[in-house]
This record gives sequence, structure tokens and C-alpha cells, in this order.
Amino acid sequence: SRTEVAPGAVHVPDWLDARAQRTLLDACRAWARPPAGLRTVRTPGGGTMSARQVCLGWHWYPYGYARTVVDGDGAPVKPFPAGLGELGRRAVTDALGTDAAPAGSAYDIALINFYDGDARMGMHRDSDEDSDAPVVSLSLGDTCVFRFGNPRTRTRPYTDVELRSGDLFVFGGPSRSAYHGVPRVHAGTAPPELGLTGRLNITLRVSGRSP
Ligand code: MD5
Ligand code: FE
Repeated sequence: SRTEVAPGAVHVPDWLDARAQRTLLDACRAWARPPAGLRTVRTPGGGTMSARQVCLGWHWYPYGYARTVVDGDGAPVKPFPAGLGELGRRAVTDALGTDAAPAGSAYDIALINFYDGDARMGMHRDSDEDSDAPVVSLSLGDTCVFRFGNPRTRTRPYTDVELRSGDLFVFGGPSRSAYHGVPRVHAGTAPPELGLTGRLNITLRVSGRSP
């Protein structure tokens, strides 16, 4: 099934089967190891993001992209694997159709966010990429409430959607610039056989930068 939550914003529940979820989780665990591993993100205002993060391809920091972990151990960011680019193109094709998928090896950033039971993500827009290509979001582990807002304000109107392990969400077209956040994670709801405590979200993005 496939639900268009807003123009260009499509939720595909259960897009990754149990085996694909396991493979992706194992890969995330390897990417999370140092150097350039999982880190806590600090915002310029002195805040701390409760979701911890690891980046592939380009390193995101508040607010820009770099090739090294400028706000962590200073190591070069791990490479973006070609397999994730293919997964991203397949995701966009399934959610939005062939015409919406960016060409060739366009996907070159993966941001992996780890949420424990108390983690949240406040309402924000993703605007540090120099590209309006669709963002691909994959969820593993605990169910969360994903809040999909609007392009104008941090506040209502918004739609709350439950994202479960294996779900795909693609944000293209006018929805690429909508406010969004994760107001809550339902601890202990991950599929037991996955062996994950908490939630992982993988986003695939196009930097729009030259290598
Ligand atoms: C998450 N991550 O569940 C979300 C999924 C982030 C972030 O928000 O910035 O790492 S990605 C949701 C997203 C991306 C781009 C556009 C829109 C939503 N949107 O227009 O709603 O950890
Ligand atoms: Fe975001």
C-alpha cells in the first residue's frame, strides 16, 4: 500500500522485509563505529540533539555539510555506498514514479539518526542541501510519531503519521521543504527478532555539490 500524505509526500508501510531490515541494521552498526562514528550533535545555541547521528558521504553539522567530522573526531566522513544510492532510486520510483527519481549516482548523503525511548526531533526544515531532489526516509526498530507539517510555519496544520520498522517515506516536490519532526518514540515496539532497542532512521539525500 501507498499513502500520499501531501503532494509529493508518500508513506509506504513495510517497504523493507525482515531480511532487508536486518541487513540494513547490521550495516548501520558497522557505520556507527569510530572513526567518524555515532556522535552527539550540538547546536550553535548551546542545545544538544537527543537523537545521535552518523553520516555517510557528506558530514552534516548545524548548519552545513563538510567532508570531515568538523564537530566530532575530525576524521574523514565514511564513503557513501553505491548500494544505498540504488536503494534510494528504487524507493523514489516505488513511491513517486520513475520520472521523480534523480539520475545516476545522485544520492550521495546518508544521515542515520538513532533515537532511544526519550529522544525527539523538534520541528525543522531540511535546507542545507543544494538540491530539491526527494529525500528518502527508512525506519528501523521502535515505532515513532512522525509529524509532517507545512512549508510556512512550525505549527499547525500538520499530520501525525506512525512510522514502523521497515516503513519508507519519500519527501519530494512541494513537500521537500515542509516542517517536520519526531515528537515521540514508542519504546519497546521494535520487532523482537530485529534485536534493536530504540529507533533508527536513515535518510538518503542529494547534496547538489561537486565531489
Ligand atoms: C527522522 N529525520 O525520522 C527524520 C526523517 C532529519 C529528519 O528529519 O532531518 O534527519 S527525514 C524527514 C524529512 C526529510 C525531508 C523533508 C521532510 C521530512 N518533510 O518535508 O517533511 O529522523
Ligand atoms: Fe529533517
